[in-house]
Amino acid sequence: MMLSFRLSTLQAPDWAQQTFARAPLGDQRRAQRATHVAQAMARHPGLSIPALFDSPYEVKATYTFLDRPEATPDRLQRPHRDAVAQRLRESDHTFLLLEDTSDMSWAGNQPVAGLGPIGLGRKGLQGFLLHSVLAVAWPREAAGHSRRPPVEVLGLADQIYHVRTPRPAGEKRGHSKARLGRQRESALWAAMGQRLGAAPAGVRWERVCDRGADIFEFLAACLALRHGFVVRAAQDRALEDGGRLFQAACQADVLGHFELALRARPGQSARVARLAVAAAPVRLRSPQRPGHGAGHEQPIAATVVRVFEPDPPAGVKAPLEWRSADRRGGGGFRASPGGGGQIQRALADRGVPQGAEDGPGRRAAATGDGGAAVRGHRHHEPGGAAPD
Ligand SMILES: [Mn+2]
Repeated sequence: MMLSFRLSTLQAPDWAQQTFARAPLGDQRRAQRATHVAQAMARHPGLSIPALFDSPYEVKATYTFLDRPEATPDRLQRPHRDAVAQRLRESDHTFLLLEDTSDMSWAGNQPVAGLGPIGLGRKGLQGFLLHSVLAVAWPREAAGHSRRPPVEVLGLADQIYHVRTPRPAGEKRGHSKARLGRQRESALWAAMGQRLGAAPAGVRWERVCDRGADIFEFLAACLALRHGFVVRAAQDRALEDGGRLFQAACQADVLGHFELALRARPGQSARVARLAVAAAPVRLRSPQRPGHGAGHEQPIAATVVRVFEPDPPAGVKAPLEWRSADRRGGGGFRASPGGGGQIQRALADRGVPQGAEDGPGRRAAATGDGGAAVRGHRHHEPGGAAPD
């Protein structure tokens, strides 16, 4: 799903005025300062604060402002988030909530106040986790179009950050760093659901997440909040009927085809891939958890979606290699379409299809990563197996 954006034509001064002039910063002069800084940043994206302004006074005033206890991300973003929240309640609309966690990283060995460790223990990396939800409106006339229509970007529905506390000196590392990483990220996904709250009646909110969100409790919480979801499948989950998710994906009926322009990659030139979309209803069994066995919770009714390339052209050699952008690692893996395998492309991180693997049978064993996504929506519940 490569989204094309319809960008607002709002000019920088107006945008900054609308976005920050009413920020609840305790003093109107601070809101004016925020607006002023935002205007400069919008005119010159990417410049550091000292480079933004000609006068040293302006630079100092900016730092003084940012040092204020009132100048928190929540307060600065409040007018913007309120405006987005209002749009998200428009009835009869479908909104995509594109969600991911980023590592914000600062180099240097000197500890910086307010930052914590990031990454998987590499020395000297400090920063914080930033979890963002970008809201886009799905056009109402989209149904039936063969080409993907542009979506309208509304802005940040919400954003939270998390600073890790360093491991105390002398304490041993956890048994599984990857598992601890997952727990931290899963807490952010869960917290975001609670902050967004339940979707209003008559409005569709679809949370679009990478495999970091493939957590049973997260999917269940989405349904409880009437959030739909499209989550890249990370785990070959057990199904209520005794089967497995990835097997169900591979046996799913092909519903249609579409073409996707692929960027050039090392060892492979840009090309257009013809992709097949297959989908099947599934009921995900709740996994084993401390204190109770598998199947203890209600199963989740969802649709497994598989996007793959059934007939890769002869000229396409193996070197599609996918590396997880996920900070938990997960490794890369290779496709060998010539040897009877198939390139499978998933609805992947940030909605951009990527990923390839050896073949249906090996996908789970090789990497624990699936070329599949699960999709669910409460509106088609309860008991019903197949969201549209
Ligand atoms: Mn992620």
